[in-house]
Amino acid sequence: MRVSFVSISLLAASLASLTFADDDCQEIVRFPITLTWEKGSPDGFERDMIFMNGQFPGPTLEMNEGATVEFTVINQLPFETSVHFHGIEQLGSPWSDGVPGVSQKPIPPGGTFVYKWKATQYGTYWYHGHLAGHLEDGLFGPIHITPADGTPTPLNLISNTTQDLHRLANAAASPQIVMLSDWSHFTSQKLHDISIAADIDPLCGDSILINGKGSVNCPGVPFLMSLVPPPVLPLLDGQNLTDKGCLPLTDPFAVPPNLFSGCVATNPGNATIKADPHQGWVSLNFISTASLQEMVVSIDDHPMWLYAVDGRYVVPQLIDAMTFSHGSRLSVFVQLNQPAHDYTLRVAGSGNNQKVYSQATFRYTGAPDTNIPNPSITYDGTNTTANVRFLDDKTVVPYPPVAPASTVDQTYKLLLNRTGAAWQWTLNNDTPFSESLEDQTPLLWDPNELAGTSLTITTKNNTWVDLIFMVTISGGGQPSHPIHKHSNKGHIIGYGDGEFNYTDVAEAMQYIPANFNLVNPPYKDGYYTLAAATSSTWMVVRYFVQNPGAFFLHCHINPHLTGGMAVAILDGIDVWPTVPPEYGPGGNGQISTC
Ligand SMILES: *[C@@H]1O[C@H](CO)[C@@H](O)[C@H](O)[C@H]1NC(C)=O
Ligand SMILES: *[C@@H]1O[C@H](CO)[C@@H](O)[C@H](O)[C@H]1NC(C)=O
Ligand SMILES: *[C@@H]1O[C@H](CO)[C@@H](O)[C@H](O)[C@H]1NC(C)=O
Ligand SMILES: *[C@@H]1O[C@H](CO)[C@@H](O)[C@H](O)[C@H]1NC(C)=O
Ligand SMILES: *[C@@H]1O[C@H](CO)[C@@H](O)[C@H](O)[C@H]1NC(C)=O
Ligand SMILES: *[C@@H]1O[C@H](CO)[C@@H](O)[C@H](O)[C@H]1NC(C)=O
Ligand SMILES: *[C@@H]1O[C@H](CO)[C@@H](O)[C@H](O)[C@H]1NC(C)=O
Ligand SMILES: [Cu+2]
Repeated sequence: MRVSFVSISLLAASLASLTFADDDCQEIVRFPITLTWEKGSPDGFERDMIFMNGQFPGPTLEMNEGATVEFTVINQLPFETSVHFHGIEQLGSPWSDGVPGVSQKPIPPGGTFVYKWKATQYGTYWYHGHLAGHLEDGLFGPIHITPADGTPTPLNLISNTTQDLHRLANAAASPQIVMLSDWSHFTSQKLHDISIAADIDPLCGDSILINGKGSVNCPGVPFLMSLVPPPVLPLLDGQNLTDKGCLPLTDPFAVPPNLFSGCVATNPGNATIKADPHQGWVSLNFISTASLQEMVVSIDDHPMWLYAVDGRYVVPQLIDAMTFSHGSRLSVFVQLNQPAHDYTLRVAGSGNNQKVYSQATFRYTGAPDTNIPNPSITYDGTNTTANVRFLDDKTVVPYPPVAPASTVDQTYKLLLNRTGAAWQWTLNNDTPFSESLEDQTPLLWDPNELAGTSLTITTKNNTWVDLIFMVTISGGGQPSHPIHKHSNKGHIIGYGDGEFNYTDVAEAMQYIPANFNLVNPPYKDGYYTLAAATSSTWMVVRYFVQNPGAFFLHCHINPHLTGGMAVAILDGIDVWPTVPPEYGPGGNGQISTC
């Protein structure tokens, strides 16, 4: 396969979206998307999955900062659904955030829904299904928002030559989007049913897809076992990893034999990412749509200048490999200064739950397609030499600087725990946000719907809030959780091991100031907790309440989300928005007449 999937999807996107502008209306981007349930085989194995306008992944939604988007979902699926715009802050449009039971009613089969929002920020985002596990069934696609003229960029921290500055700006203006996904041969519904029936956390997939393509790799149990570091071996209790690279189940009762093992290799053709060496540089804007795997990415012989995280510019860092969590976006510049031929772009699942790997071809166009492998990372994402520079995402500094307030108006402590059932999780004490709540009256319509439970937290507009995530080990060990906050970004101001046994951050800073950064901490919409392996851990996110509405806060490991790991934030309860009639009961949005 020599066809670049990215260029196909960009082409289809320009066909799918229509831009209108006239004297009376602002720029409006209309993006109709028809969802269908069909057979597909992205990794060579056929299953039922979701297509968007007949494509998978969905077409790229492209617009300029400041544009208004009308994203119309035409639901031809045999079940209800909804679509969320990941990282889009939905300033003044909380009814378009796409979470059933929080901001809208589910879109019924045969129904349509018009999401309408303004692109108030530039950068790389994505849209995805937000009902049950529809993300795992393929409902996702990229969003790219071109910055307004005059937006300050960090390009001159990479190079000051006129030629490089010109080329970097061009590369950033027409990026190659690279979507990294994990993929299962089971539908999300089937996985959810099995996890409840067998009481397991079903964290075993079949492949990793790069721009929707990949292969099932079965490198054999001895090879997979050679990747297990000696300190981890005792955890296996004398057993081997399965042939899918997964942790073996202790009690496989009620689990289909091909869920955790039964690897059958495929090789249907990998993705090709093309770069024109005459352009000098290319921007690769990575999006992790993963629902199970933490991933490590690197490109043979090509260091990467990280320059944007979760859509927004950062002070550039030169790295060889980067680990990133579910839902994040990392944009990098790659200089095309190597001999012109093919190189390997490697993506390794690096969580403890599974060894799974994928690769794509990074191609210098117009050059011979020879490829001399020279990996920086192995099959499980560890370094091949001592010189490999890994991104430490705690050191990412926003550009231009944006700092949190030094004090807050309110502190919420959230206890992340298990309930005792392996498939069930909580984000605040002992109550899971049950999937059945997707059918309740949306909290945006009635913010008292869950009053008296631990499933909502309430803030006042124009205040600063600390969310202290306390990952307890008391209910058993926990992996890192990629917590995603809907609406605006937050500052990750602190981390630590052990119990957070302080009243608030101000008190903690008297005892352990080195655990906090209030000067230039990462500013993101995703927050990756530390794993609780040998002790509890904690993390603090500080954010400013500026957009009244009901917004979800949840783990982006999809089985954890459907297992209940969520709360709803009722931001700005003192100035609660009036829902326009077209987004209230019986409404499904409305296309503006322009
Ligand atoms: C480019 O020039 C600016 C301003 O003098 C300086 O701050 C920056 O470090 C320079 N960049 C590089 C890559 O040398
Ligand atoms: C683990 O795999 C090795 C090599 O394939 C095999 O010899 C050994 O018997 C396996 N151990 C168990 C407990 O299955
Ligand atoms: C595709 O990538 C896999 C690794 O994920 C590799 O084993 C396979 O050979 C590649 N296929 C082709 C056709 O290059
Ligand atoms: C990987 O990096 C670590 C830390 O720098 C180093 O100790 C280790 O030797 C490296 N691994 C290899 C295979 O070089
Ligand atoms: C966490 O949940 C477990 C039940 O799985 C319970 O025993 C434990 O007390 C809980 N931890 C805390 C700190 O509440
Ligand atoms: C607070 O937690 C830390 C780390 O877990 C522990 O060392 C310390 O003794 C605790 N302090 C109190 C007052 O419990
Ligand atoms: C909420 O606060 C933000 C930030 O101060 C402000 O811009 C916005 O107008 C406020 N919203 C309402 C409805 O008062
Ligand atoms: Cu989780």
